[in-house]
Amino acid sequence: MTAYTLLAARLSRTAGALCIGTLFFAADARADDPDEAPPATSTSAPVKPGPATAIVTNVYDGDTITLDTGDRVRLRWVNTPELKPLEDYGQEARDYTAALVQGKTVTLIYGSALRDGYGRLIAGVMIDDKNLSLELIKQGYGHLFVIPPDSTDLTGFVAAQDAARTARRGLWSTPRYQGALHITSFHANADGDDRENVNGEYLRICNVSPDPIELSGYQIADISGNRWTFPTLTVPAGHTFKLHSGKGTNAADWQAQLAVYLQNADPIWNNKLDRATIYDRYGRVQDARDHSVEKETP
Ligand SMILES: [Ca+2]
Ligand SMILES: [Ca+2]
Repeated sequence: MTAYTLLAARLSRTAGALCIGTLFFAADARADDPDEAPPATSTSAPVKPGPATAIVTNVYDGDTITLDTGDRVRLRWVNTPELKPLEDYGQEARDYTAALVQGKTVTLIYGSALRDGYGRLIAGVMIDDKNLSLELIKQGYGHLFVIPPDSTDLTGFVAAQDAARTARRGLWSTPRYQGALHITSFHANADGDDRENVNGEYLRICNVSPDPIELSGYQIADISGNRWTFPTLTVPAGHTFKLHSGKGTNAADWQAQLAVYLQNADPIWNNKLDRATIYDRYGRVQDARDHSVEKETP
């Protein structure tokens, strides 16, 4: 039995979640969640346009760079593992991006969403006719991650990811990337009193498979084994959905942010220590992620 089949067997068991060795311990996930890219909500202030070309002066991590214009850029089409706290292949992704673009002049490709909620430009980066996001995906240093609305033809990105995944390259060799879904952020502690802001508790979950996923029958469990069943929602490859704890109307338009609600009256996730485990409709673990903080904050 190869290491891979052992791992697959472990992941396929219901108890498999407990076996995953590299569970992620989040500091306060809201402090600066680099993969959290909400669309800019303020429409009153004019959005400052970004440059067509610029020199890369700093590489923060695999998918976040700074330009000589002072703009910070969150790459389109890719999400790389975090550096703080360090996730598997976070350093490799950062080094790869730095090797390709640090100190170089790059061309920026913008979509209809120009800046995210942190004021960062949302842009693709071209260097020597190479798309940086695509190169990261080919190396297995990142997964396809669409920030809507985005009408780009993703066929090439999906194929590159599938090839990296089949070859078990980079992060596809690690336990948290064996399922079709991947939890990219876990906001167990809602802003303010969680009882007054149940939907402030949410997870962002990405479809890291090459095909659309229909969520009906999928489930999520907390650390105590309580389970909630997902409603019907189709998530295209590379898209994310937000999974809120409270009551709300599911958002099924994939050209906007997909969202589903567990319709709970009370908060679900413990602010100090919890674990979210996602199961597919056959009970196989897709991903598990821990939330843990030293000191609980309100
Ligand atoms: Ca909570
Ligand atoms: Ca709170």
